[in-house]
Amino acid sequence: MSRLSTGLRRLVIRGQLSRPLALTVADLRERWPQRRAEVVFDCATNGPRRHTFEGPLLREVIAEAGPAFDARRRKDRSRFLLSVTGGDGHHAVLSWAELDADFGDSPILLATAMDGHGLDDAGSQLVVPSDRCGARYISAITGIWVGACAVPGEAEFPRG
Ligand SMILES: Nc1nc2c(c(=O)[nH]1)N[C@H]1C(S)=C(S)[C@@H](COP(=O)(O)O)O[C@H]1N2
Ligand SMILES: [Mo]
Repeated sequence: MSRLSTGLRRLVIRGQLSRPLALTVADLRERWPQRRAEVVFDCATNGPRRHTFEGPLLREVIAEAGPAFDARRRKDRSRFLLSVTGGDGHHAVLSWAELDADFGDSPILLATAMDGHGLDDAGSQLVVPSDRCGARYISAITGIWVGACAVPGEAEFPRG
């Protein structure tokens, strides 16, 4: 088995950023302070799930990638979105304001361990403690896109 298939897989952070990043789970563990979250979420098909996660705050990791907003201006930050994709193509969006301490201040994590086991081989998992349902607990993350959404206008949604 190739060593690249275990532990060295990188999640790529790209988009409107000054410093795009490619990070292994070990990088996420070594380069940022680790938080802990005990969570319960509901799965539409499997019912309630309970897990303990550890990992850095998503906002601290993204901040290092240098989002292309004026960090001093709240209105500029509030334009930004993140799209998080798992290895199977499942993806979901977050708004920057959910994570931002001046707005939702949600302690969303990029998990490096679940229930005491490292996610080095599986890949990082998104942890959204305030979500009642599990759909955004995206596992085996391969990529995060960060950027501002164009204002939907006449060009995108012409009047019928
Ligand atoms: N990559 C990926 N992550 C995913 C999903 C998925 O289909 N693909 N399903 C989500 C849903 S709907 C739920 S409920 C949880 C299930 O988490 P569990 O495996 O701990 O039960 O994973 C979430 N993360
Ligand atoms: Mo689910």
